[in-house]
Amino acid sequence: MLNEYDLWMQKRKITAAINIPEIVFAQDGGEITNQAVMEFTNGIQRLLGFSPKERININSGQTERQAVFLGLFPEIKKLVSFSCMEPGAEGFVIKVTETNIYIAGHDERGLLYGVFRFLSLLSLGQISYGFELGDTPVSPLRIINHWDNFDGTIERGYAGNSLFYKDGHFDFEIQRIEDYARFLASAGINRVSINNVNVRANAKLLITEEYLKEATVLAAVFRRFGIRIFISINFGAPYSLGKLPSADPLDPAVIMWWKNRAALIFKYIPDLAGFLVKADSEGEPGPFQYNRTHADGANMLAEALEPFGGVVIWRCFVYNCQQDWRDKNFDRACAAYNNFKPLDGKFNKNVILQIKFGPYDFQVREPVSPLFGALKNTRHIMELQITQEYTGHQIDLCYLPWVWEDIMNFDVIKTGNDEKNRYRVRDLIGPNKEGTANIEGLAAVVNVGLDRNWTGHTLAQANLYGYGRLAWNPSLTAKEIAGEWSALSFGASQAAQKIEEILLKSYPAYEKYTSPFGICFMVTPGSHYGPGIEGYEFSRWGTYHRADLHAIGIDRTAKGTGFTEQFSADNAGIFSDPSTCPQNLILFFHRLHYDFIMKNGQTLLQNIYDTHFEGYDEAAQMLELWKTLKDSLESDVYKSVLSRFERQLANAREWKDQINTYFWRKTGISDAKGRKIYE
Ligand code: GCV
Repeated sequence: MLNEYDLWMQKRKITAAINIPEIVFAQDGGEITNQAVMEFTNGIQRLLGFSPKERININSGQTERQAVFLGLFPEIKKLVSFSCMEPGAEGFVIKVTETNIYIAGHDERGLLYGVFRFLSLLSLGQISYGFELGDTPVSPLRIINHWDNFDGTIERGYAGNSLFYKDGHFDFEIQRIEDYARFLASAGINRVSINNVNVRANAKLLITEEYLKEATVLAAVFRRFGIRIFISINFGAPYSLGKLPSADPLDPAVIMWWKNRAALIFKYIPDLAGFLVKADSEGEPGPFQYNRTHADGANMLAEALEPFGGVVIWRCFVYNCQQDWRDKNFDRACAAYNNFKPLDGKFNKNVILQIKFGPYDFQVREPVSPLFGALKNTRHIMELQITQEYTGHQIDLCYLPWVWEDIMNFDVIKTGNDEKNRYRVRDLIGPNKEGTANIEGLAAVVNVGLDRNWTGHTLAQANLYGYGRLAWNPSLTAKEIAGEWSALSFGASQAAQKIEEILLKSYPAYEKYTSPFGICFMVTPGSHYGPGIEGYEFSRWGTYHRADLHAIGIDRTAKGTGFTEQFSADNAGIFSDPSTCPQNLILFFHRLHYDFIMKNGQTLLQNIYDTHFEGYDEAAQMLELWKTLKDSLESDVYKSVLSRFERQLANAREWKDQINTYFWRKTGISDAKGRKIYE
């Protein structure tokens, strides 16, 4: 039975296909190694009900007949030969013989990940005699971003209050943080930013001694699990905290202020990964205030962190949020590229740009930002959102690896049809290589809070797990991850198979009953849950669809706002032509008449009606499928998820009816299939 708190690391008696030796020999190492050894023995206890005895000093174990050997690759390879490749940074190899189990890390983190993977595979029934596996993470940076505020709230959080803060201060249960760190590490995460990128109120004090002392406790727990922390800072700190007259990045007093501040911070957290910065964005201060560039701003901070080995992660979510809806020349989708492409090559070596996956803001369907592929001389990573801001608030089920798989397969650079000249996002993810468009990793805004099941909707746990797995290996499919997660959480059972099926239905259903064909921003303003079809039409945020009685969408081709021209030439060609543009993005790129004929031979309008009826029906099917699990699941879990599916269906109904009515009223054209559309 499922204990929701334990996520994908359930306590469940399994029948292993191998004997697990009772003795563990572990190489002497640091605290991550010690943690790895403890995780191994606790994990065996969790799955098999006994705890192997641990003995240090790996060499004396060579004569031992049956034993587990945990250590670093150079040491373990003296004991046994591996046929798989030597692991790279943070990677591992696992080998199971008739008598022994060997887990060898490239480094201490690699060993920890190897232990966690061994335990997952054991739980999934995939370990047998002769088993051998080598695996190295594809992305060096696998980051979780928290948007937690010091008052305990979480911006865009849907699973209770912050794990870290309350009433303006750090306030955490240490056991819960340890469990959280374990879950993250078991999914392969190696960095966590601990506070909201909107650094307001007491969060500004995080870089003062009083707060840093408490942050060390948090950092110490994460450290044991191989996770380094980032701090989000406010660019205006020199004046808001330091009482200087400005925060101008070229002002010597400001430069000195940050250098001193960095020294103080690293005194408390010597392995701090660095700063995360949202500047000149949605009201946050930044270098534009002083007519400086974002390179000036980021490099100034980077110089302060450089002596301590820290990096600056600088977000590219910079756009004008004071737009005039009357002005049709200004297109928010162009902003990140326009702001950052001209600065390519101007950032210091320890600056990494963090770019939202799409040009807008975590919408249900967006193209991949054209900055990917365009930046060749600046380190950068991709930002995703696990928390379901625009995807149903963890009330609606929306299994995000479904769309992340599409993002990973997006052709960033494509020249002709030759495979060799094709670079998808996943082909570009990897260690930084100067002069290439490599993406050094992923960051994602997390979906957890103090709710006992961590994520509010129990099935939203799959999104957290899925992110970690995908960050480790961006070539994994949504289906593979769903299968793995369901079986780890619910055991190898028919229930797990049905849950996998439900997960895989959820994203297409959500996409269909919400905004159609990549149109974006038809959500309720502010909350971003439920329909608000014209909620953003006349606002300052720059996200308009401009539907009238004839047509909908924005022409983003060279004849329109020119956004398509930011892509590589082949992509620009494909997106510019409605006959080659992917259908699910056609309204992101084009303004189309309602009678435009889509690939399936139906008009755009009929496709809008059809997808909304279908999406609603699919939400209803998910609810029915869930009901068939009543007797297979713990009653609490069954009921809490059931109530969310019921709320989801009500939401889907609102979306379907409001969207269909809206377009019926605009056009006066009825549904060809004669279904009920309210007037
Ligand atoms: C943290 C969107 C969200 C904001 C968020 C912002 C960002 O606009 O609605 O809540 O602020 O993105 O990514 O900085």
